[in-house]
Order: sequence, then structure tokens, then C-alpha cells
Amino acid sequence: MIIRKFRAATMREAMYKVKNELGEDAIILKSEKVANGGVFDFSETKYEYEITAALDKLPLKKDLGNLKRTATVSKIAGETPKANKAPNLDRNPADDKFKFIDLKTDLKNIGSKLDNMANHIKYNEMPNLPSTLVPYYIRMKNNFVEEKIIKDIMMKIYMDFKGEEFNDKNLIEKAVINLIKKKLNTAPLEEANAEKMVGPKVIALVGPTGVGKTTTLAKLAFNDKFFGKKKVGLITADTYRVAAVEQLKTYSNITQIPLEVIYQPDQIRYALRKFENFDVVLVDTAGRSQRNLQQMSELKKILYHGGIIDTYLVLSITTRNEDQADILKRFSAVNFNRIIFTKLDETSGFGGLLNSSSNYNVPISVITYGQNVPDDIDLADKDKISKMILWPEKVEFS
Ligand SMILES: Nc1nc2c(ncn2[C@@H]2O[C@H](COP(=O)(O)OP(=O)(O)OP(=O)(O)O)[C@@H](O)[C@H]2O)c(=O)[nH]1
Ligand SMILES: [Mg+2]
Repeated sequence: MIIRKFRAATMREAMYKVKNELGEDAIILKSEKVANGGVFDFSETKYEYEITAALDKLPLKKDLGNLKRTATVSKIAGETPKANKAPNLDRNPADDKFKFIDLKTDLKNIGSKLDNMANHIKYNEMPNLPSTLVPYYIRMKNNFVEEKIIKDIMMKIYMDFKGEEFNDKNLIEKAVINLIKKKLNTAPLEEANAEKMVGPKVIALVGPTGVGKTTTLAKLAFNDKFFGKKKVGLITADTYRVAAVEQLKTYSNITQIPLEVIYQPDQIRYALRKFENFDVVLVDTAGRSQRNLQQMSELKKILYHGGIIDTYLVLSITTRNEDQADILKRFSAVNFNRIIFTKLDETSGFGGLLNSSSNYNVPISVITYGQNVPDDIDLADKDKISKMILWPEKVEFS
């Protein structure tokens, strides 16, 4: 199949070009009014008509010549061109050889045109993107970074760079990395509500079901790199599943970190009193569907009765972009002040980290990348994350 685009000042002229080039059998795939100049042309917008047409069988050069001639003559005569001529049965084998070479060349051309079309679709109508920026555009897109964020990054570089600078690959790479870093929002756990001086720092982990809240809470409690030698206590409000309490009790028994179980939201007050002299109390909550209003209101009650202002939203990077955005939006009802991204080991693209930072003004504090407690966890680091977003295939978690 041959696919071509034709542009002209009027739809009629564009149609004429199609017939002239491809003949009467051409199929119109798409016709549209397009801005002449592309995304980065800031001059006054001019429009053209563009038709994308396809032809089932590749006409041989000779036939195409015939088609062109027919179309031209027909136009002058004001009549419709005739269909392809009947094949000539008295063929010379020497002609066939040349036709075969022609065919090969045409197939090669079609291949490169299809590549161009595929790229055009991928760059989402950014045909004027300088070639040194293209790999970064593709990488970010393949790694699930939202289109508007990629375009913003590309546009900033486009505006900042001049002439020869566009050919400097190192300069471009640095600029892309810096812009990603600028958009990423990270902050350590400890800074959250640091002004709160009285009593232990109480942190609740909230989020949808199965994202890794309990596992992450255990990692935070048992891994020295977070709270060091501080005295840590645990509370679980997840009594919906027997297994959930058992899960934390096992961790608590192994590490001698005390655990309190609460069955009603207001019981958290009593549990917290037991930890009055502790430095940090981590509160596990049951997984909540962000769309279940009753579950969300119960969660609010626990946070309210506990006077909890440090609420960390746990989000799995494997959740698709649209659902991540929905979770972030709906959980904002509980005023979370940090985000923890889990399951980084289970994805091939880390765009979600950048998307959440760009769309919500809440920093990412921690990332987790495996089931091993307490090892597979780290503080969110902008340098590492920006590289992960561009080169996920090189990521090695340690
Ligand atoms: N691969 C991978 N698995 C993880 C990670 N964190 C947690 N898990 C696994 O995810 C599953 C669910 O983890 P939980 O900690 O029980 O999740 P939860 O959010 O507490 O679940 P609910 O309490 O039911 O809402 C378990 O099998 C964990 O081992 C991670 O970073 N990577
Ligand atoms: Mg849990």
C-alpha cells in the first residue's frame, strides 16, 4: 500500500493533486485543514488543506506516468480520468527486470514514508522538532510522561536555544535533564510539619488497596536510614482483614517495635497515649477506594481523632496515569503532605513520578522497588529519578 499526504491552498486543489499522483483508485484516509508552519511557527497562522490518501497497489512508474497524463488531460478537458489501462500481455522480459528494480526503489520509498508518518503521529503534530530533541521526546513519551509536560520541556529548550546550539547533543541532554529536575517535586520525610514540637511525630500511610502501605510502613520502621535510633511505635487501623494485623504483628515481634491495634477511629487517641514518649508513630490504614465516600470519611475520622497532620499517600507506579490522577485528586480530601511511590521494580516507565509532581504541589518523599523488608526502599532523589525517566533500561535498584 502506498500512503501519501497532499497539501494545497484549497481542498479542490489538494484533491486534484491526489488524483494526479495516485489516480482514480486512491482512497482518501483523512482530509483536514492544517496550520501551515507547525507548532513552532509563531508567525501569523496560515491554513492549508491536507489530504492523506492511499493506493492499494503500487502503480508502476510507467502507469503512474499514464495516470498523471490522464489526470492532466482530463482536467483541461474538464472530465474524469479513466481507470488504469488493461495490462499489456506482449511483455518484454527485459522490461520486467527494470520494473522489478523500480518496484524495489518504490518499496524503499514507501518504507521511509511510513516511518515518517509514524514519527509524525508519535510527535503529536510536532513535525518541526529539531532532530536532536526527537530522541528525548520519544523517550519521555514511551515512559508515560504526559504529553503536555513533554511539550512544555521541548518548547522551553526551543525558546532558549539558538542556531548551532541545537546540534550540541551534550547541551541538549543537560537541558532536558535540568528541566525534568526542575519539574520534579521531592522532599525528605523529616521536614514535613517540622514545626510540630510536642509529642511524637505521627505519620499515617493512606492509599488505595494493595499498593504496599503495610510493607512500606514496615520498611520505614525497620530501616535505620529513615528514623535512625529514634523510638518508633506502630498503630494499625486495618482490622478489616485478619491477615493485615498478622502481617504487622509478625514484623513487630521480629523487631521488638511495639504495635497497637485499633478497631474504631476514636480508639486512636488511646493508642497514641501509649506512645506519648516515643519519637515517631507510624499508623497503617486499610486500603481505600478513592471512589468510596464512606471509606474515605472513615479514614478522615481516624486522622481527625489522632490529630494527624502528617499523612503520606502511597501510590503504585504501576497504576495507569488517568487512575493516578484520580487517586491524587480524591485523596486530596485528606490533605496528604507527602507521596510515596511503590513498585518501581514492576514498571518499564517512570513518567508517573514526573506527572504527579507537575500536576500536584505535593512532594515525593520515598520510592520502593521490591518486596524485601526493610531493604527495597529509598529516599526520592531528583538526580536519580530524572535519569530513570529518560533511561529506564539502565535503572538498577540497590
Ligand atoms: N514488587 C513490589 N511489590 C511490592 C512493593 N511494595 C509492596 N509490594 C507487594 O504488594 C503486595 C501488597 O502489599 P501490602 O503492603 O499488603 O499493600 P497494602 O497497601 O497494605 O494493601 P491493603 O492493606 O490490602 O490495602 C504485597 O505482596 C507486597 O509484597 C514494591 O515496592 N515492589
Ligand atoms: Mg495493608
